[in-house]
Amino acid sequence: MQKEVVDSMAMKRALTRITYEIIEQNKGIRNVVLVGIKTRGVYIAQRIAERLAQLEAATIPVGELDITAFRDDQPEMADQAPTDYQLTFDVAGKKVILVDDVLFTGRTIRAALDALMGGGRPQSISLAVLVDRGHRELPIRADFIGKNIPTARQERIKVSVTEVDGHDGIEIIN
Ligand code: 3GP
Ligand code: 5GP
Ligand code: MG
Repeated sequence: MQKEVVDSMAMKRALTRITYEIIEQNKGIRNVVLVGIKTRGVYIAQRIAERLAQLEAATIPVGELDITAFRDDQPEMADQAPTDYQLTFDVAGKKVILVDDVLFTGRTIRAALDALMGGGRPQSISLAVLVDRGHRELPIRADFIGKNIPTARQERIKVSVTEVDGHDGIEIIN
Protein backbone atom coordinates (compact mmCIF):
# COMPACT_ATOMS: atom_id res chain seq x y z
CA MET A 1 0.00 0.00 0.00
CA GLN A 2 1.26 3.49 -0.88
CA LYS A 3 0.18 6.63 0.88
CA GLU A 4 1.31 10.14 -0.01
CA VAL A 5 2.24 11.90 3.21
CA VAL A 6 3.91 14.99 1.77
CA ASP A 7 2.80 16.57 -1.51
CA SER A 8 4.94 18.64 -3.82
CA MET A 9 3.97 22.01 -2.26
CA ALA A 10 4.63 20.77 1.28
CA MET A 11 7.97 19.35 0.16
CA LYS A 12 8.98 22.69 -1.38
CA ARG A 13 7.97 24.51 1.81
CA ALA A 14 10.01 22.11 3.94
CA LEU A 15 13.08 22.74 1.77
CA THR A 16 12.52 26.50 2.02
CA ARG A 17 12.29 26.27 5.82
CA ILE A 18 15.49 24.21 6.01
CA THR A 19 17.19 26.89 3.90
CA TYR A 20 16.16 29.67 6.30
CA GLU A 21 17.34 27.56 9.26
CA ILE A 22 20.73 27.05 7.61
CA ILE A 23 21.12 30.79 7.05
CA GLU A 24 20.08 31.59 10.61
CA GLN A 25 22.26 29.00 12.29
CA ASN A 26 25.31 29.94 10.23
CA LYS A 27 24.61 33.71 10.44
CA GLY A 28 24.71 33.88 6.66
CA ILE A 29 26.36 31.43 4.31
CA ARG A 30 29.98 32.50 4.43
CA ASN A 31 32.25 29.44 4.26
CA VAL A 32 29.24 27.11 3.86
CA VAL A 33 29.38 24.26 1.34
CA LEU A 34 26.75 21.61 0.65
CA VAL A 35 27.54 17.95 0.07
CA GLY A 36 24.69 15.77 -1.22
CA ILE A 37 24.68 12.01 -0.81
CA LYS A 38 23.83 10.20 -4.03
CA THR A 39 21.40 9.82 -5.44
CA ARG A 40 18.52 11.93 -4.23
CA GLY A 41 20.50 13.76 -1.56
CA VAL A 42 22.31 15.53 -4.39
CA TYR A 43 19.07 16.90 -5.83
CA ILE A 44 17.86 17.96 -2.39
CA ALA A 45 21.20 19.76 -1.90
CA GLN A 46 20.82 21.52 -5.26
CA ARG A 47 17.33 22.71 -4.29
CA ILE A 48 18.68 24.16 -1.04
CA ALA A 49 21.57 25.79 -2.92
CA GLU A 50 19.12 27.46 -5.33
CA ARG A 51 17.17 28.89 -2.41
CA LEU A 52 20.35 30.04 -0.65
CA ALA A 53 21.41 31.80 -3.84
CA GLN A 54 18.08 33.63 -4.07
CA LEU A 55 18.00 34.66 -0.41
CA GLU A 56 21.68 35.52 0.12
CA ALA A 57 22.67 36.54 -3.41
CA ALA A 58 25.69 34.25 -3.40
CA THR A 59 26.44 30.91 -4.98
CA ILE A 60 27.71 28.10 -2.82
CA PRO A 61 29.43 24.90 -3.95
CA VAL A 62 27.43 21.67 -4.07
CA GLY A 63 29.46 18.47 -3.94
CA GLU A 64 28.36 14.88 -4.52
CA LEU A 65 29.33 11.93 -2.40
CA ASP A 66 28.86 8.25 -3.23
CA ILE A 67 29.40 6.48 0.06
CA THR A 68 28.72 2.92 -1.09
CA ALA A 69 32.34 1.96 -0.50
CA PHE A 70 32.34 3.21 3.08
CA ARG A 71 29.25 1.45 4.45
CA ASP A 72 30.00 -1.07 7.17
CA ASP A 73 26.86 -3.13 6.58
CA GLN A 74 27.14 -3.65 2.83
CA PRO A 75 30.73 -4.85 2.29
CA GLU A 76 29.73 -6.75 -0.86
CA MET A 77 29.10 -3.42 -2.62
CA ALA A 78 32.43 -1.95 -1.60
CA ASP A 79 34.40 -3.62 -4.39
CA GLN A 80 32.36 -1.94 -7.11
CA ALA A 81 32.47 1.55 -5.74
CA PRO A 82 35.13 4.24 -5.96
CA THR A 83 37.30 4.46 -2.86
CA ASP A 84 39.10 7.69 -3.67
CA TYR A 85 38.04 11.10 -2.45
CA GLN A 86 35.32 12.33 -4.79
CA LEU A 87 34.61 15.99 -4.11
CA THR A 88 35.76 18.52 -6.66
CA PHE A 89 36.42 21.16 -3.99
CA ASP A 90 38.36 21.29 -0.75
CA VAL A 91 36.36 20.99 2.47
CA ALA A 92 39.25 22.03 4.74
CA GLY A 93 38.14 24.96 6.91
CA LYS A 94 34.60 24.90 5.49
CA LYS A 95 31.25 24.58 7.25
CA VAL A 96 30.06 21.44 5.50
CA ILE A 97 26.36 20.66 5.41
CA LEU A 98 25.74 17.04 4.48
CA VAL A 99 22.42 16.53 2.73
CA ASP A 100 20.46 13.30 2.33
CA ASP A 101 16.91 12.38 1.46
CA VAL A 102 16.17 9.88 4.24
CA LEU A 103 17.85 9.36 7.62
CA PHE A 104 17.27 5.85 8.95
CA THR A 105 19.89 3.86 10.89
CA GLY A 106 22.56 6.55 10.53
CA ARG A 107 25.06 4.18 8.91
CA THR A 108 25.10 6.12 5.65
CA ILE A 109 25.95 9.31 7.52
CA ARG A 110 28.69 7.61 9.52
CA ALA A 111 30.12 6.42 6.22
CA ALA A 112 29.79 9.91 4.72
CA LEU A 113 31.74 11.37 7.65
CA ASP A 114 34.54 8.87 6.94
CA ALA A 115 34.56 9.85 3.28
CA LEU A 116 34.57 13.58 4.10
CA MET A 117 37.40 13.36 6.61
CA GLY A 118 39.58 11.91 3.86
CA GLY A 119 39.46 15.29 2.16
CA GLY A 120 40.80 17.55 4.87
CA ARG A 121 39.56 19.01 8.14
CA PRO A 122 36.27 20.89 7.82
CA GLN A 123 35.53 23.66 10.34
CA SER A 124 32.27 21.85 11.11
CA ILE A 125 29.93 19.26 9.65
CA SER A 126 26.18 19.39 10.09
CA LEU A 127 23.38 17.29 8.62
CA ALA A 128 20.24 18.21 6.72
CA VAL A 129 17.71 15.54 5.73
CA LEU A 130 14.36 15.77 4.00
CA VAL A 131 12.93 12.90 6.08
CA ASP A 132 13.87 11.45 9.46
CA ARG A 133 12.13 8.08 9.69
CA GLY A 134 13.65 7.03 13.04
CA HIS A 135 15.31 3.68 13.94
CA ARG A 136 18.80 5.02 14.58
CA GLU A 137 21.51 2.45 15.28
CA LEU A 138 24.27 5.00 15.90
CA PRO A 139 24.54 8.24 17.94
CA ILE A 140 23.75 10.43 14.91
CA ARG A 141 21.07 13.10 14.56
CA ALA A 142 20.12 15.68 11.96
CA ASP A 143 20.51 19.43 12.51
CA PHE A 144 17.93 20.34 9.88
CA ILE A 145 14.88 18.11 9.26
CA GLY A 146 12.22 18.55 6.57
CA LYS A 147 9.71 16.10 8.01
CA ASN A 148 9.76 13.68 10.92
CA ILE A 149 7.90 10.63 9.65
CA PRO A 150 7.68 7.86 12.25
CA THR A 151 7.78 4.49 10.50
CA ALA A 152 7.67 0.82 11.30
CA ARG A 153 11.01 -0.82 10.60
CA GLN A 154 9.77 -2.76 7.58
CA GLU A 155 8.05 0.24 5.99
CA ARG A 156 9.76 2.24 3.23
CA ILE A 157 9.69 5.92 2.52
CA LYS A 158 9.56 6.77 -1.16
CA VAL A 159 11.05 10.17 -1.91
CA SER A 160 10.35 11.42 -5.41
CA VAL A 161 12.19 14.35 -6.96
CA THR A 162 11.25 15.86 -10.31
CA GLU A 163 14.80 15.52 -11.64
CA VAL A 164 14.70 11.70 -11.33
CA ASP A 165 11.08 10.69 -10.84
CA GLY A 166 9.17 13.33 -12.78
CA HIS A 167 7.41 14.75 -9.72
CA ASP A 168 8.04 15.80 -6.10
CA GLY A 169 6.49 14.02 -3.14
CA ILE A 170 6.94 11.64 -0.23
CA GLU A 171 5.03 8.38 0.21
CA ILE A 172 5.00 5.63 2.82
CA ILE A 173 5.04 2.13 1.37
CA ASN A 174 4.06 -0.88 3.46
P1 3GP B 1 18.71 7.34 -3.30
O1 3GP B 1 20.03 6.81 -3.76
O2 3GP B 1 18.10 8.29 -4.23
O3 3GP B 1 18.76 7.86 -1.91
O4 3GP B 1 19.66 3.20 -1.51
C1 3GP B 1 19.34 3.20 -2.86
C2 3GP B 1 17.97 3.75 -3.08
O5 3GP B 1 17.01 2.87 -2.54
C3 3GP B 1 17.84 5.07 -2.41
O6 3GP B 1 17.73 6.08 -3.33
C4 3GP B 1 16.56 4.97 -1.59
O7 3GP B 1 15.63 5.89 -2.05
C5 3GP B 1 16.01 3.59 -1.84
N1 3GP B 1 15.68 2.93 -0.58
C6 3GP B 1 14.44 2.66 -0.15
N2 3GP B 1 14.47 2.05 1.02
C7 3GP B 1 15.75 1.90 1.36
C8 3GP B 1 16.41 1.35 2.50
O8 3GP B 1 15.81 0.87 3.47
N3 3GP B 1 17.75 1.40 2.54
C9 3GP B 1 18.46 1.95 1.52
N4 3GP B 1 19.79 1.99 1.66
N5 3GP B 1 17.89 2.49 0.43
C10 3GP B 1 16.53 2.45 0.35
P1 5GP C 1 20.67 4.74 6.87
O1 5GP C 1 22.07 4.56 6.42
O2 5GP C 1 20.47 5.90 7.78
O3 5GP C 1 20.08 3.48 7.40
O4 5GP C 1 19.81 5.01 5.59
C1 5GP C 1 19.93 6.20 4.92
C2 5GP C 1 20.12 5.99 3.44
O5 5GP C 1 19.42 4.82 3.01
C3 5GP C 1 19.57 7.16 2.69
O6 5GP C 1 20.54 7.65 1.82
C4 5GP C 1 18.40 6.61 1.93
O7 5GP C 1 18.59 6.74 0.56
C5 5GP C 1 18.34 5.16 2.23
N1 5GP C 1 17.11 4.80 2.92
C6 5GP C 1 16.96 4.11 4.07
N2 5GP C 1 15.69 3.92 4.37
C7 5GP C 1 15.01 4.50 3.37
C8 5GP C 1 13.63 4.66 3.09
O8 5GP C 1 12.72 4.20 3.79
N3 5GP C 1 13.32 5.35 1.97
C9 5GP C 1 14.25 5.88 1.15
N4 5GP C 1 13.86 6.57 0.09
N5 5GP C 1 15.55 5.75 1.38
C10 5GP C 1 15.92 5.08 2.47
MG1 MG D 1 19.54 8.55 -0.06
